Amino acid sequence: RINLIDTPGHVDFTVEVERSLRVLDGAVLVLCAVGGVQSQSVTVDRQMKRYHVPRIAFVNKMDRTGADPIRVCEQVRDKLHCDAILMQLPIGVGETFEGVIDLVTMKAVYFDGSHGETVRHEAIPAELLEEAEAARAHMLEQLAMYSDELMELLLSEDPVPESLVHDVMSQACRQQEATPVLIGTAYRNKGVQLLLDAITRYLPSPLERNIRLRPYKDEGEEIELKPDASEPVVSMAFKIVDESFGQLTYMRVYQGTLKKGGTYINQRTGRKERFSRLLRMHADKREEIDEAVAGDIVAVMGVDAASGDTYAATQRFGTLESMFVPEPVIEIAVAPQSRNDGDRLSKALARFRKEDPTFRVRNDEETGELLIAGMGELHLEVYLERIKREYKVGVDVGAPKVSYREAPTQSAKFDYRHKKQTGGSGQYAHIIGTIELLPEEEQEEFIFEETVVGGRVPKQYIPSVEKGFRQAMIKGPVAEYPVVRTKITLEDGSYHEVDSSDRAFQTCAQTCFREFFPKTKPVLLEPIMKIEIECPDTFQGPVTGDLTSRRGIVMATDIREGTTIIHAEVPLAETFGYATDLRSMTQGQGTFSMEPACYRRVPPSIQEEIVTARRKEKEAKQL
Ligand SMILES: Nc1nc2c(ncn2[C@@H]2O[C@H](COP(=O)(O)OP(=O)(O)OP(=O)(O)O)[C@@H](O)[C@H]2O)c(=O)[nH]1
Ligand SMILES: [Mg+2]
Repeated sequence: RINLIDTPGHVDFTVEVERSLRVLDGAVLVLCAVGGVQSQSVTVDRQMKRYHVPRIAFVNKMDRTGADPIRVCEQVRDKLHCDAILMQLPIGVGETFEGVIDLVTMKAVYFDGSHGETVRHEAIPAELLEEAEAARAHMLEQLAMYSDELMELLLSEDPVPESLVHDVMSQACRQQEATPVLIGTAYRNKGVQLLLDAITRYLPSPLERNIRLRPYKDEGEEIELKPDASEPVVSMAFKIVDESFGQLTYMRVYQGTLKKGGTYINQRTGRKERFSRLLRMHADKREEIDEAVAGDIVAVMGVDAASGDTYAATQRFGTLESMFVPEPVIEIAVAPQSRNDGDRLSKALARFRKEDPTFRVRNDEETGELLIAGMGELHLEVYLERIKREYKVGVDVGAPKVSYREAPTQSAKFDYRHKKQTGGSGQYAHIIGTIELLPEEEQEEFIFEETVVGGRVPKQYIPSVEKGFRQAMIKGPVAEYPVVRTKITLEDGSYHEVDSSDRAFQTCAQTCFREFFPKTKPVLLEPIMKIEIECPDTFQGPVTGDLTSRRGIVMATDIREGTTIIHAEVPLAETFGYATDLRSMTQGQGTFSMEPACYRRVPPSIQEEIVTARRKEKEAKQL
């Protein structure tokens, strides 16, 4: 059995890709034969690598004019830095695309019938034979890097058996060293059957993946799970869908068997839950089942899981590594149009929040606004639309706001004493150390270290200091955005036998941060998007000019058969409404894709505008 999960490509819905790759054993990266590796393909590729998921690349849309699988294959190599191995050649391209040459069997393969259901193998057309032989030789040379046996056969010019090619490809693909590249078109299913064969041949089954569990007992150590139905059960909830008759929780079983009616323990909450119904999902159809075994992906009705939770049969069994959830980048203020709508709006927001970990809701205490946050304009638009359609709530929507960050630009020393004497017991804490700027490449947003000697700040209070700093960093001094790229080292301090406490050290760190962080001359950082625009040549001038006016930087421009592809970097703040603007600029013929690239310093004049606007907004609401 093969479980298939289709994911959206748009980066705004990146969490779907994230959680699917977390639980899948293999992936097919679908690329366009004309567009090739787009900026969103790069994001998806990074996610595949994060979860060590082996994959096959499928170059689709071979029926389009300008289709060029060899170029796409080169892009996979250059942009995704992987060993892309082309296993087929096209017979005709664009309108004349008829079928493929399978370089393993050296046969021409055609797909007859209106849905390509009849696969016909023929001899390779004479005029393509030479090219096919060269391509096969190239493929075998690439594969020989993974097999001495194959290398020897090539050197001695002996025939290479078909099974050996498959074995070597299969090994290299499973180890995520090579990516087999297949071609075809989803129109009339040309090439799709061969893709299905490749999936069963080259992608691993659940039995072949190494999945590790962190047991509660000894932290740090991990145990390997056995994908065996008779072992103790371990499963992971990776997707939640709230339906009218209850919550549907999608689970991947990694070890053992889940039984209908069994009780299992949510390892995060420690709660015991009965799995009263198990379902196998087939797109919109569902089938009741009695059990699910290691390797299965099923849905469970009625359990109260959050995405990323691990379930096992006993308490404190262990947890699986959860998935990566990116931080939202934009925020929009929403307000119900009528008071009666408030309840339904809260209900809608609670549901979206539960289903989608990248969708956040918060109340701004100072402005009194209700803010929703997400991965991009489109992401939030989809939810706003659902609020209107499904929940019948009229909402007033503010302009999208970028989630800026604050970061230091230089180091600063701190030395702060917190002392309070009020009647009975007092408070005393004293900390000395350094605040530094972390390099851009650093993955962590905040690093806390301590080099305290001789217990001058007692061990038990060190976590209190870290906690205090973390709390203060939620709102930076520039414009109350979260502080990132910061390292704080606690070097020294002092305490008082009676008056020092966890509270005292937390408060000390918080006040210290507010007092000393401004000495690092902090600045605002803004998210920068990588954007790729495809439009007819004639629009290149206006599109580029417009990018410049959006503070964009054009990195490269490719021109191919009347189509221009512009690669640029643009601050997220300047991309709002771009879909509409591009459409009108190009008479509807331009398309674009975006992905987050990095955070970069906001130019000083713009920083000033943001700070002033923020202050005014606060004052207005407080009046
Ligand atoms: N010419 C041509 N067009 C295709 C082919 N396959 C899909 N399309 C078209 O490409 C467009 C996008 O197809 P989808 O199947 O939605 O693509 P997707 O990758 O699932 O897109 P997202 O889910 O939005 O990421 C549609 O207009 C399809 O009709 C093909 O083989 N040839
Ligand atoms: Mg799709």
